[in-house]
Amino acid sequence: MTDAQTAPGGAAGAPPRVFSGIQPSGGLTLGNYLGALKRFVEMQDSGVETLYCLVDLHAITVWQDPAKLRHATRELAAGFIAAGIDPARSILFNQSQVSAHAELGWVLNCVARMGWLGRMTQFKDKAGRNRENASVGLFAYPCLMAADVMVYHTTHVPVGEDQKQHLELAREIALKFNHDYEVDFFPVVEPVIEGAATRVMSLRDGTKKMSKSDASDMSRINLTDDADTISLKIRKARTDSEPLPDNLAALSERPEARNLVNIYAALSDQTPEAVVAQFAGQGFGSFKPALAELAVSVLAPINDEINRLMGDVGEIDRILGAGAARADAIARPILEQTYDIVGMVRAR
Ligand code: AQP
Repeated sequence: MTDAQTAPGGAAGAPPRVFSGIQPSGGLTLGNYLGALKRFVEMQDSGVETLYCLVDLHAITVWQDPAKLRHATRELAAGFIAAGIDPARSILFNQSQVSAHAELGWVLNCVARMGWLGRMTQFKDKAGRNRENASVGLFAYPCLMAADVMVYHTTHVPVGEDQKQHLELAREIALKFNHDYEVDFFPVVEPVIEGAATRVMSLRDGTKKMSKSDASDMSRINLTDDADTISLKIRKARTDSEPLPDNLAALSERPEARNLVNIYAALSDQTPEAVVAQFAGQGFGSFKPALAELAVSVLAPINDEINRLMGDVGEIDRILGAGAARADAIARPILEQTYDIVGMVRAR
């Protein structure tokens, strides 16, 4: 078939629908919170239908201890709710309970091209030098991610900067499907990458993304960290000895300083420009305590609520089950139409 780039656009006039997910591959970090979760809550309040998914099938693309995965999935659900996701207003569920994701993922494996997946930088980073030993799932991950989005005819996906390339691929896959089957069926999704903290960096290395799976716990702030741990990690965060300048351009060669300014801005709902204007001329001896105080004031109530919710995992499982049933009711008919378009015989 011909190249996806030349295909016509996706389903016209699809009503707006928001979908996004986070992997239960560890505890939530400040990066996940500022780059994704905080914005999920804002979108929930925008009046558009919102679906939020704990993408457990993605998590197993690298080895996960089963007991830890189960715990992390429940704790992630608690984190979503504690941060403000209301399971009555948003559809909150874990991916493996809605089998339409994996089923559409298979169809899309057959639409995407090896060359497209081979260009994904996240695969190259995660597989490292030993690519032959990476799981097939890690390679095919972007097709499952495209399915996550497409199986709801999603129009908007709030994500951090690191997911931009995967969403561009999801757009290509939707276009190629529509083109190959001569339909206008899948909408071409819009990534929503906004805010002061679309890429929160490691506290130990300002050129590296803050990540759940970084070997160093000091590189990240976890949503389950207590106030003392948050303050300690900010105090020990790598910085330089210069005071903060009065403009952002002067931070271009100071990634660690820029990162802390961005974090302060995102936590306080200000622009980074406003933060440098406020702290101009001050050193990290005064900026770090101010940042620690702000971070604790935002994160401590979330931490307390996660702990409270984790006291009743039966209730968390019930919420996820109810969310999965609502998600399935949207996804199943779209999957059935997909099977029909592709030419599968279905019971009537
Ligand atoms: N450092 C970050 N800054 C801003 N946004 C971030 N996100 C992740 N890290 C940052 C956003 O969080 C959402 C969920 O990400 P994910 O858990 O599905 O996978 P990830 O991007 O690979 O996150 P991690 O923390 O780095 O997980 P591991 O270590 O397991 O790979 C996405 O919207 C992402 O952009």
